[in-house]
Amino acid sequence: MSHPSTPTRRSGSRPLGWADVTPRAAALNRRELIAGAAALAAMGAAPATAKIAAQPSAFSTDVPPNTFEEITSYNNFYEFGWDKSDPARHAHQLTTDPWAIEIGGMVERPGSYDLADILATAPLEERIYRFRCVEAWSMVIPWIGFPLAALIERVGAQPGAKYVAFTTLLRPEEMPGQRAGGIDWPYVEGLRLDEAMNPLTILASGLYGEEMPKQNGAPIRLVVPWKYGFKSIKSVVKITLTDKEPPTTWKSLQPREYGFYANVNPEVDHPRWSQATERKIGGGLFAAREPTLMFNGYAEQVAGLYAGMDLRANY
Ligand SMILES: Nc1nc2c(c(=O)[nH]1)N[C@H]1C(S)=C(S)[C@@H](COP(=O)(O)O)O[C@H]1N2
Ligand SMILES: [Mo]
Repeated sequence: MSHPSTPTRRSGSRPLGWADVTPRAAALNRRELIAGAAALAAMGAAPATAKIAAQPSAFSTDVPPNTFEEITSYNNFYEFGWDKSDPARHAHQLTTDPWAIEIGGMVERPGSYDLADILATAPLEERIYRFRCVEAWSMVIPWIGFPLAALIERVGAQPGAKYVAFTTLLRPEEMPGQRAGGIDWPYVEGLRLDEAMNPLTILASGLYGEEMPKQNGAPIRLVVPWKYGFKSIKSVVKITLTDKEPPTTWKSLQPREYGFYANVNPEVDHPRWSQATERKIGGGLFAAREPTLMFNGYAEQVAGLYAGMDLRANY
């Protein structure tokens, strides 16, 4: 179980937290974090918040996580620009408190749910997940979050509901990328209801034991670790249950290149590049590419969701 590509559930072993798997990296990250917080405070930004209490999880990988610096400086969040460094430079403009999620469509208890209320009773866990972008780079990220299933159970899915649609905040005053063209804002995503209810699917409110950095999708974002990163929609303000497949941003932009499912699959190439291998962020200039794993290493938990489906046609 020590090969770096060995995924997820270590059956029989105790749940892991990031401090267990990477004590030295943890100490370094902590120092960087404090330095970063001091720098932000000097700039007049909000001070760092208290540690979040979260349980470790048996779903965590034992692959050491990327550093806090890597996870928060190399981002895709087009609401703040197209360059990987844009989100870290611009996302501080976003106001994330107060925050509510409007939950509606085919649910028993629709309404505007205050995020603070949701988090007060949410079963928060640390989930150290592999993360694979469709652009063929990857990281390992120690998220703090709770199963999306817990929220869906709280609002109650109506019997005919088959899909869950998600919408990101639309606020061009604070999101410079939304003042530019290219994408039909707001960013939208979707899952089949059974994918949404899978225990691996989480809503994340933090990482490395701290509140979610804004460039990573504060204050609340989806994380679906067996799918390409673009499914993991950030800064969610709306969740809608429906009986029809909802439109999704990348499929609408480029339907031949990006499908609704977007399951990580080393055997189905992107029309413009191979998906067989990936570049691990932080590996250095000369590191060998690593093989990409079916369902990003989570096949044991999710392959059953797609039994009998043609994964080439349903990309
Ligand atoms: N609203 C929104 N969500 C988004 C994106 C985005 O541009 N806007 N980018 C996606 C893509 S392509 C990736 S790879 C991940 C990146 O998440 P990270 O920056 O936390 O690593 O966020 C996804 N969620
Ligand atoms: Mo991505």
